[in-house]
Amino acid sequence: MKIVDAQVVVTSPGRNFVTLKLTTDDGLTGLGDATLNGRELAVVSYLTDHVVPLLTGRDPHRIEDTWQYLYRGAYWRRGPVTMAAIAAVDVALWDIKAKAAGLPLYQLLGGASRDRVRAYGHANGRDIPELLDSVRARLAEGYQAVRIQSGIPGLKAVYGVHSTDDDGAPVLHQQARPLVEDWDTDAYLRHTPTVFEAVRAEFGAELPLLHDAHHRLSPVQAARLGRDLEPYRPFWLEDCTPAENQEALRLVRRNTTTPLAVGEVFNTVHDYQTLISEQLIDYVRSAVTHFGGVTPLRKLFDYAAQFQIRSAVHGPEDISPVGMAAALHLDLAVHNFGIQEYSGHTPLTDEVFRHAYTFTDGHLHPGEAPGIGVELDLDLAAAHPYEAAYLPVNRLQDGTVHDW
Ligand code: EZ4
Ligand code: CO
Repeated sequence: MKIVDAQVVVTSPGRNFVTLKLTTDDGLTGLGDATLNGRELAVVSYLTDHVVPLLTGRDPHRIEDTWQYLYRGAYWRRGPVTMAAIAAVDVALWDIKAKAAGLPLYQLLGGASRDRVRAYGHANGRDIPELLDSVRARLAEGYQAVRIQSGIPGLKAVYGVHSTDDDGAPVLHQQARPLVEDWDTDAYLRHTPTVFEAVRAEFGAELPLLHDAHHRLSPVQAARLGRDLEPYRPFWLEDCTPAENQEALRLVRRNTTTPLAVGEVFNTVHDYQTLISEQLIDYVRSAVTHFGGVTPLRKLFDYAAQFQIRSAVHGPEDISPVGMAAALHLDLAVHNFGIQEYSGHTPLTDEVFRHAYTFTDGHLHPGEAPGIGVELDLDLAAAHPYEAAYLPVNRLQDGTVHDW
């Protein structure tokens, strides 16, 4: 078998997605997600200008060799743009291989280790009453685990919370200039334990509650928050510090038993070396889409398993249904699965990317379609072209740019 065509598709059915579609001389097709939120066109160029010309004529069955060829062959290793591009190729090749075998991808990864994949959803509110309503809405949708994010008294726009402008109109996170959020770490550290207290009081001790600090804390601040949340038994505290300084997590770990989740901005196993070998974290959060694909993410999970660290693949709206499907096949297959983030997509997105995976009673399943189980409607994709959009930036109250 040979790859005869490679197409890069950019579409915006509500938000931007970048998809690679490979076609073989046998008429098989494979899809891979290459969406890098806010920097989409850099990956489009990397693929179109530098990767697509290398793919035609290659044997699609040689996944490991193609991965090494693109990773080592480029000389310039790692980085989100490179690894998103390689991820798209890797997933498209796994899609083709599984279709050629007539099997859903999870069967090629060792088969199902569980019946279904537990997901967590997002609840957020500008204040605690609004957050409690949001948790109620997620529970009504079937979720059995919820991430809780709340606005902070005195701050206008905070991570994970839909903000409003001065006239009260909602401010969307996707716009042509970055939205500016504001931040005060002391106010956040005072407020967040009261948020957990209120949610526990309303929903009881058993509901798994997650929280994302979005890289905003210093190690000692993170340790303080971890300790203050301990009475409420959080499922995890996510991205407490900017963890590219892996050593920072030693101080956090020494000072709290709150479980720690890290890694949605990481793109290779090397970013995790200290965190995993010293058992400084409990969950690895990389997405198939940003980590170079199924091939290296499987290796990361197997490495993490030796240290009782579990998977928790990143799954916000900006991971396309293609990236989500690939994650679900891994989630079903690996032994050390932890939890899967799942926000769902707009109905239009689900039409552009028709998928076999399902969400029932708070759990996902990749389905039994051969391959990863996603079909791309090229005409509908073309009807919704790229729109410039940025993620927000974050400023302290004196105007200093802070981590987002
Ligand atoms: O900010 O997906 O855990 N989820 C997150 C996400 C990320 C966005 C970045 O593109 O932190 O909301
Ligand atoms: Co996060």
